[in-house]
Amino acid sequence: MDRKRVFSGLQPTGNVHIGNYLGALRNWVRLQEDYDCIYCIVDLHAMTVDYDVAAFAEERRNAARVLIACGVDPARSLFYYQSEVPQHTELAWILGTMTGVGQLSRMTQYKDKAKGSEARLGLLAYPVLMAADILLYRAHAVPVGDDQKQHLELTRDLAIRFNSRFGDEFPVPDPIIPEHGDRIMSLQSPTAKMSKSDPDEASRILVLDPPDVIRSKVKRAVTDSGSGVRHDWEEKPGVSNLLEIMSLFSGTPIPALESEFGSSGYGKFKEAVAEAVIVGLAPIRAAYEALDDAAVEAGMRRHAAVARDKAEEYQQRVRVRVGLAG
Ligand code: ATP
Ligand code: LTN
Repeated sequence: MDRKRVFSGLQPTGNVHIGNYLGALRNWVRLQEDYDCIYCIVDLHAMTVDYDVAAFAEERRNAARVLIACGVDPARSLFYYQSEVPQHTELAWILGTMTGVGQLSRMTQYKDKAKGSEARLGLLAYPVLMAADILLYRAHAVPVGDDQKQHLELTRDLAIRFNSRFGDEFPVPDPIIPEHGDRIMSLQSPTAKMSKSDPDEASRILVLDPPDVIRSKVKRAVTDSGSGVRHDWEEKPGVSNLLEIMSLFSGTPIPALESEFGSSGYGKFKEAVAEAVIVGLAPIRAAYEALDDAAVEAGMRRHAAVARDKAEEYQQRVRVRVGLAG
């Protein structure tokens, strides 16, 4: 029987952090066992906010290496740069003709990122390109963190709208969001999500951070008043976030960690959190060091060629549906 298809994407600007890893990438890797997976470095999405041109090419390459080090396996999954498959943008245009500006301007991520600057079309249209990424390959499931739920809703709406207007073409995709780790918070302001674009480096732990950097970031993480190590998002968001992180890396359930560290001070608890993260990330750092940049890039080119062929076949069906073909 044909395996169901999974699609997901990650933006290359900024470095991959443990929120990306725990919220999305761990699922990307696991799903390779049972699904036909297509994973993409979404470089066109990353251009919707100001970026440094000189650093961009390097960041794209680096993101590809980090993802492979995390376990994205090019022997099993298709893995390429979004901009090298132009069918993504063609489908985005077609879907854009069916998308209400009102719906786009209500997206939380748009409202956050457009704040304080002149709103740009690329940022507004960002979720339409994301819908095109997913629908282009007729994906059934999309592993993402909690912050992408709203964009997935739009993708589902667009699939349904297209199917009822032009005939059944797209499966309506389901998000795959982990039960724990779906929303890792900033170490410096634990009521905001850990983010690539936060200017404060101390707010996130990168998957490639060396042990001493991890120790220092965890040590400086904001904790809460009082001293007990308790999982309570209302009263103790900082400590709760550290408990989640430690539990996800060590595999020890949160209640067991609460009993172990409940009455010890924050200092001892934080040392243990840092060690769990260091141990959990060590294999990724080792795998990253062992990768050959030129070989990774050659693989990305080969996979983009395969993806273009596949995408073209699917996209031709859309052209026929909407009246753009003979
Ligand atoms: P930014 O915050 O600057 O928009 P980002 O950190 O969200 O960037 P993306 O490349 O857009 O980075 O996200 C890649 C994946 O990581 C997405 O599936 C997203 O939902 C997930 N993700 C991002 N931040 C977190 C987080 N703090 N906790 C859990 N998952 C997250
Ligand atoms: N918007 C996503 C990145 C993204 C994506 C996708 C995720 C672009 N296209 C398709 C899943 C499927 C984000 O993480 N900020």
